[in-house]
Amino acid sequence: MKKMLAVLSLVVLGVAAAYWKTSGESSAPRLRTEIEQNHLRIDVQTESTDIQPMHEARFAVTLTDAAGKHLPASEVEMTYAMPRMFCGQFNAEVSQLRPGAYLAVGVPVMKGSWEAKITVVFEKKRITMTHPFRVI
Ligand SMILES: [Cu+2]
Repeated sequence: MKKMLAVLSLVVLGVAAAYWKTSGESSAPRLRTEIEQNHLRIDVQTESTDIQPMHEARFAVTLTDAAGKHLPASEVEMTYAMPRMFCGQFNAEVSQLRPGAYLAVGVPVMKGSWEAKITVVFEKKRITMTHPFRVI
């Protein structure tokens, strides 16, 4: 009987954990992440709320000064991965639309929570930031 109760409570705990996990994932991450460092503002924006596995996910990366003037970086890179998973780290294709405005395109392989890591080299300084996004 004791053993049965122990098994039952494990099952209840398991269901509760699964429920907690899915409800946590249902809160969508913000579409925009902004940081400011050394007078440089980096703004990363997910371009769609409907990113699907094996489809292109597009991100706008904008570099400006405090007044909103575009600033060109000597390098912009983006990698993306799923935190706490082992499905790999991927490189996004980054192209410059005009100085200070970049488009990063990746193809996430799975549904779930992802994290993009953006690296910008500006005035010989390397700045790194993360930007969460979700694949549905
Ligand atoms: Cu994964």
